Formats: sequence, structure tokens, C-alpha cells
Amino acid sequence: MKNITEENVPETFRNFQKDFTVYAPGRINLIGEHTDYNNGFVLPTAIDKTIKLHFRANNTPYTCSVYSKTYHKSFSFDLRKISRSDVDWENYILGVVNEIQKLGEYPEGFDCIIESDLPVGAGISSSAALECGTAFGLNELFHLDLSRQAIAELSRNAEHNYVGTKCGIMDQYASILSKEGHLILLDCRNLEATYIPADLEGYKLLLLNTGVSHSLASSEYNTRRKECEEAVKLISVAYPEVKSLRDVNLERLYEVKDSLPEQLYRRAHYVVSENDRVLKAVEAIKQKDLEQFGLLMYDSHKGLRDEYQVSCKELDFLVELTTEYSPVKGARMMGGGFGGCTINLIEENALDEFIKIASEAYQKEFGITPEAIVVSPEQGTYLKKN
Ligand code: GAF
Repeated sequence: MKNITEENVPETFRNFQKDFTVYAPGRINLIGEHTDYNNGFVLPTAIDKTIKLHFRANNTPYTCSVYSKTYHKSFSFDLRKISRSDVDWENYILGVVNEIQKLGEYPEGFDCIIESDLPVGAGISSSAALECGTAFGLNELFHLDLSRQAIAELSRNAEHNYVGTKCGIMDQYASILSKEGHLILLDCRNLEATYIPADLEGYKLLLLNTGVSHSLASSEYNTRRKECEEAVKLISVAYPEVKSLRDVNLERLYEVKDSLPEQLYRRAHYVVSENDRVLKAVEAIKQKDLEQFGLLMYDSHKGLRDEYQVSCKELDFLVELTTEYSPVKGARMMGGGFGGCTINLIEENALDEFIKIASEAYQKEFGITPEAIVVSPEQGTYLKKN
């Protein structure tokens, strides 16, 4: 791996004649957090911040070179000898190539330059964008036969096997299968997607980036997943038909309460309630009842903070702040937790004022200015020739 400055860009990447550029977006999630790996419901969509991957086939059978302008680093690998790297970001690419090979598809040598306006560690899934963008590009470059859904799944597998986060499918699915102006109600049990028009007239979606990304995120994530599996095991003693928390409703959960340790009960209670909230939120959007939608966002945050315990003081501060500012109808932490962004549903004409209030208060409390990003539902991964 080389440290790259403007002067020492490796020969391969100078005067780079690309075949095409893939635009791989980050995602937001309106509601339905930590439900995907429990076979539940989520409500994400892609945004207009993307990772751009400039690809070209290099007419060699096995040699691949990748240069990240974000990390100022490049690396090369041989398609016959792919294994995990000690460098985190390389694993997203190596993992994807390896998962494609496992499916019996064989990319050939390629070069790729990566640049991005997606902040890393902000909980808007730059990792899924990098995975899906890589797979999408190789699919096009070598005429592989991968559907968008297959790309989402193999990208999720790459994250499990190469990066080590046992994530669900939401991020990859949203990055590659979103449609402009729509939210995806995704049933993660069977990957059935319903596209809901994101009719937010008069309102905007605002992300506030805490600027922190606590290091326990990945390990705690895997622990939560294990806790949910453990809860399912215990519940299935009385109800063998229960295969995931998706198969449990609040009534049944209450019945088995005494057979679950307190902590597992709280985790399960959060997941089961959150699944309900997603469906109620979709109804609220359809009815144009954004006040109700906002209340569900607040309930979601409370559950993530108190029952699922994946929030942190910076996220809680930003959500709490909104409760004293009526043009914000709802707010909650978004994504895996322990840092990253809050998502806020706010009256359009109050945007500037609120960003100012939130920035000053956060700066005073934590000494940093939170980045404010106004987002709207955009299309999933796409390609441009020039
Ligand atoms: C991360 C994961 F990658 C997703 O699969 C999802 O579980 C999310 O956290 C929490 O909802 O983004």
C-alpha cells in the first residue's frame, strides 16, 4: 500500500482513461433500526451523496489496482489469491470480488479510482455504497450475470466475511435498489419491497452529524445480534414456530417475559415494537400525517436509547434539543448507533434557523460543529459513461 500525494500518483492512475463511472449512494433510514437482521421491516432510501468509482478493464487476466482518493492510498491484488487485508477499507473491495467468485462469476483484471462525498463513520453507510458500487461496476465491466438483488446480497456477505460486521441487508438494498422520490418498505424476511412515495410536502429531512463514531460500534452491533438470537432460542422453547423476532408480537412476548433475562427481554421488546412502528409510520405517510410520523420517530429513539442501548450522549443531546423546537416533528438516531447522524423531520421554512440553533448548542456542549445535511430520496446505484 502506498501513501499518495499529488506528485506521486502511481503510473497506473495517471491520465486514467476510464470505461465508465459508477455512482454508489449512501442511505438514510426513516424508521426501523436493528430490525433487518431480525427479519423485520425497515424504511430506507438512497441519498444524493455518493461514492464514485471510475473503472476500466486493464486487459490482464488477474491484476487489479485500486486507488482511493479519500484515503490517499492504493493497493493491488491478484484475482487468484484473494484474502483478507489488515487495512479496513480494502476488505470491502476484496470481500466483494471474492463473493462474486464464490457465485461462479469471474471478473478479470481492472483498475479503479475511488472518490467520495459520503462522510465515513456518519452512519449513512459509505461501506454498503463501496461494496455495492464495486460489485455493480464489475458486473458491467465483465458482463457478469448479477441482478441488483444478488449484488445487495453478495455485498452483505462480503461485510460479514471480510469486514466482520454481521449486518443485515438494509444498507446494501437501499444503496442499490432505491428509486428517486420513494422510500422502500422492505420486508427483510423475504426481501419483498414496496416503494412508498415520499410525500413530505412542506417538510425536509435533515441529518445532523455528531462527528463522533465510537469504536465499540462494530463489536456492540454483533453482540446485539447475538442477544436477539438468544432471545429467539428461549422464546422458541414455548413456541417452536418462532424462528426470529419477526415471528413474535407484543402479546406473546409478554407471555414469555419471565423466561427471558431482563436484558434480553428489553432487546426483544424494542425490536418487536419497532417493527410495529415501521408499519404505523408507513400508514402515517400515506395519510400525510407527519405529526404522527414524527412521534413514531421519537418513540424509536427512546427504544434505541433505553431498551436497545445503542445511542450515545451526543445523539441523545441532538434529539433532546429538538423537543423544545416545534417545527421539528420528529428526530432520532439513525443507523447502527454509537455515533453518526440523527435524522430530523422539520418544517422546510425553519431549516436555517434550526441548523443555527442546533449548531450553537452542540458546539457549546461538545466543542464541535455538527455537519448539517439536507437529504431527499434518490435513485440507487447508477452508471455514467463520461
Ligand atoms: C447498520 C447495519 F449495516 C444495518 O444492516 C442495520 O442493521 C443498521 O445498522 C441498524 O438498523 O447500518
